[in-house]
Amino acid sequence: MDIEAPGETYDAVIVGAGFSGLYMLHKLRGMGLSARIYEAGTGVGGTWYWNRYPGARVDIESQEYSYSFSPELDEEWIWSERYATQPELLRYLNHVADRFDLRADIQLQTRVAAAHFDEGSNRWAITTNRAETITARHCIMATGCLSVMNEPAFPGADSFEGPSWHTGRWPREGVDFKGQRVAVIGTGSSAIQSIPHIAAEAAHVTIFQRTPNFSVPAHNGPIDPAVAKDWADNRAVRRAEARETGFGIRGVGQTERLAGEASADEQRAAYEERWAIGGFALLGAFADITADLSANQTAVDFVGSKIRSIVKDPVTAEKLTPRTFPIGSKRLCVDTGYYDTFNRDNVSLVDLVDEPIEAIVPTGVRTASATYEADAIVYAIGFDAMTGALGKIDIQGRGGATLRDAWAAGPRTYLGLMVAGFPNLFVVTGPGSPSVLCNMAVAIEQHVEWISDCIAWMGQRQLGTIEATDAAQDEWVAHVNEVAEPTIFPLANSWYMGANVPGKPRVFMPYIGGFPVYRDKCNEVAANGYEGFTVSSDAR
Ligand code: NA7
Repeated sequence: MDIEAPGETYDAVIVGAGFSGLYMLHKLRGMGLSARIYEAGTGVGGTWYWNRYPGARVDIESQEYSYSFSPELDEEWIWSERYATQPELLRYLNHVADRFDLRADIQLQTRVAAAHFDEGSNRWAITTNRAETITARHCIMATGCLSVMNEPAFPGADSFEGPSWHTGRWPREGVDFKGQRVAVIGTGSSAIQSIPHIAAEAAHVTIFQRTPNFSVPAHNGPIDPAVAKDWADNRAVRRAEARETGFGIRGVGQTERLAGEASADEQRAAYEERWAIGGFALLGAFADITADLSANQTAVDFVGSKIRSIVKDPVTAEKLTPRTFPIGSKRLCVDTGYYDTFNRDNVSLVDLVDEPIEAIVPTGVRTASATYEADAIVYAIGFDAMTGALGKIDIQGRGGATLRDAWAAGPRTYLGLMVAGFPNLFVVTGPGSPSVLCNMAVAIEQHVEWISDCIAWMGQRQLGTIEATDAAQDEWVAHVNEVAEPTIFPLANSWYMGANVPGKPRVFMPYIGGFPVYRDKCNEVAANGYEGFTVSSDAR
């Protein structure tokens, strides 16, 4: 590609102004580099800008799901709830943008359409939907793991006479459901968080469930003052503890004990204790839950018994009980009053296993058995996760090779950070890194710091390019698969596997070897002079 076209030029272009992009910009500017963020939204916040559906909140405790890089930021920001709501998270990210004076280098309402590497100049040419072309030494994709919607592909979707919304693109002004008959399609985390709110307002809610999900109570509320004080007094220690856990979350409370070695009473007591704590703590009750199917079944049975104890109608309870995949192999949902909502008179459940959706019709949703009238449809059908955002950009590396072709059979990266044949292209929390299996705040900070260290290292040596070797990438991809293979994770039709998007290759995308192991590997690679990468000197 000819990139002689005039335009801005930077040391780095960053795509996306969410958690990753904001910290990346702050970091690079601190190194004296020029960098600019291009962001499609009208504001910063990424995931927390787009996902405004009723009840949207984080499923990791607020203090842990926040930046740790600035002790001052940490001290001055007081979280109000155990699990922060979307508006609070968005306020936080806006505060970060202001506090570190980032806005001047963020261009909003600009979608990056293409990024082409020019081998003549060793620079990236980035083209936006505003027909600008910007050149940069480094192109950093901070595009998020859950940012591209899974589009509703139901026949007749356009014929629906009422309004319809996707949970991942909720209108800023909100939606008034009063007096409405609402159809909600999907029962993932977004549905499970929003359904209790929609049901409290609407005349009737019909929920279309393809696969029941496991959900555990959040027990949300104001942050316990004792917990807040403990964090304030021991912040650095608590942060360090989180970084030493497999999932980057202290709240899971991992233990060494095995379900297989506990009696039925001991298992029940452990699960009850974790259920009372709320959130992901349940999965930490025994060390073998995510490794051993019979251990996993004890947790499955426990949650099933909880569903039956909450949901009064046994037929509905039965339909809501997951039986087709191990608990934890799909992202565990964390709810406030989800199962209870099915005890309301204005809520009904349609099991799509019995009666699949045939079409969306002008007046509602038609299944194999009936037509369910609706005034509004909520599509809570998830995302083209982990690779979706990169797939939407025309990314071309050496020789004009496209990332779409390179990833046609599933994503291939070295460390989830770089792709062979795509020099100086960095991916924050890319496939092949712990990413969505880790507290994203922890995963993002580690990646941003690794990338900025790498760029600094290149600068000190006046290097023009760095890129992963095919051999290192092949070895890493094999390792990612090898680590996932014996676990329960590949057993579910999850978005981790790309299974929720028709036609997407089924590959387990995140790295399941645990955050500390992964981080140590990244550090070791860097300490060994970026082992597994090739570099070229900056002759220009
Ligand atoms: P998820 O977890 O991918 O959930 C999407 C839901 O939509 C899930 O129940 C799907 O059923 C259902 N779905 C998807 N396509 C269809 C079709 N065609 N017909 C019927 N039902 C469908 O997305 P969320 O937005 O809820 O959550 C994503 C993550 O955000 C979550 O894990 C948290 O980390 C935050 P399926 O299970 O595929 O049968």
